[in-house]
Amino acid sequence: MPKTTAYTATIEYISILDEQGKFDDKLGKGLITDEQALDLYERMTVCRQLDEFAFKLQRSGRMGTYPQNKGQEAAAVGSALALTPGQDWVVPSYRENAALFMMGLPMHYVLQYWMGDERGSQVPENVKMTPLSVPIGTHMLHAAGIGYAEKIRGTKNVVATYFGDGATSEGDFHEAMNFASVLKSPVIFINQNNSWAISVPREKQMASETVAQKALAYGMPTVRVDGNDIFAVKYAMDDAVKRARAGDGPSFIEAVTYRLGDHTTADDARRYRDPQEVENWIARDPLIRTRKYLESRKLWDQNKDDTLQERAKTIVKEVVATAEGVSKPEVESIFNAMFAEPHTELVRQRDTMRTSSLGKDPSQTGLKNTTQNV
Ligand SMILES: Cc1ncc(C[n+]2csc(CCOP(=O)(O)OP(=O)(O)O)c2C)c(N)n1
Ligand SMILES: [Mg+2]
Repeated sequence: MPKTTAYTATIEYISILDEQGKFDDKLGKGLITDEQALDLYERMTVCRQLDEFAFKLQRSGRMGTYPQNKGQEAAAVGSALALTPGQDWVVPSYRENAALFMMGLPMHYVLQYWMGDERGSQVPENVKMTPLSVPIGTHMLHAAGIGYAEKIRGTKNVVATYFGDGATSEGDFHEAMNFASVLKSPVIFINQNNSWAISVPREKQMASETVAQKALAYGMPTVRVDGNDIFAVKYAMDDAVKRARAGDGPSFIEAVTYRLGDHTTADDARRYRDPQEVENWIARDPLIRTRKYLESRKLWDQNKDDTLQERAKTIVKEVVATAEGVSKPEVESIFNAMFAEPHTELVRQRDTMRTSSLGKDPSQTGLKNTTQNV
């Protein structure tokens, strides 16, 4: 028997508003209205300001740690624009704040979370979102499950989950991809490929040329897009959302982008990144690109931009004041989030504020001799 081809595949790359500001009329027509483009630009600008403020809050001891989203805002807003707030789900990581705000999360929740206040994770009932997920790659499983639940319930609601390039090297990622495709769960897997997992460059942790091709192994429609192009991201999202709502299962989008800041405030990226690489990506900043697009359509000018920058600062100052102004939580609240009904041991810990996990009497103070402890 001659050899035959068992499988072939190609992966499309989508770019609509390119780095030089050239717009593909054919692909881009009707994708994002002028009004929406203005709104997205404003949202990206406010999020950029939030990043700047959060950085200063951390440096002045008012926040634990913070991962700046700087440079990746287009992937967030371009994708969220294709979703319906209050109906569709978002299962996030931590570098898509702008998408969360579009889905209805009050901005101060994100600051509260990074200030170490668990109430930042208690997403309001009307916002269909799981809390930020810092454990890398664990949350895509939740997305697969939530999507499956929506499918069983017979809704048309979809789930968008965000994760980095590094997360695709985790086992949970592959389990989520497998189950989502087998169960035809309406999930859109949005990979923000920023080329770095803290100090590990993409080529040191995966041998595949693209992240998008990982979806081929799961029989999932997949595409690579310019993640700094709101139009390209929206194009791919519309396609994926349509498929998911029609009952045709999950899709994968690799949004190629770059984090312009450090990994988090606990990192100094200058120690491992080539400054020229950063310069090259500053030139591809999604805010600059979107602004140039708006200017080319006579929708924007320097005056408007100055006003927006001031407004963004005012908004963020208010958000910071709200986050810092919330009253301290009750100590007992640490026992309230895990179980609907606390079990006996938990009640004992709550009442004594001590643990008996080592078999000690929680009412004991100070050291006792070993015979009394057994
Ligand atoms: C399960 C797990 N392993 C390791 C870490 C430590 N860690 C935090 S962020 C990160 C890199 C993540 O890279 P990527 O998925 O590309 O996301 P990015 O930060 O670039 O947005 C690692 C390894 C973690 N948080 N969780
Ligand atoms: Mg990364």
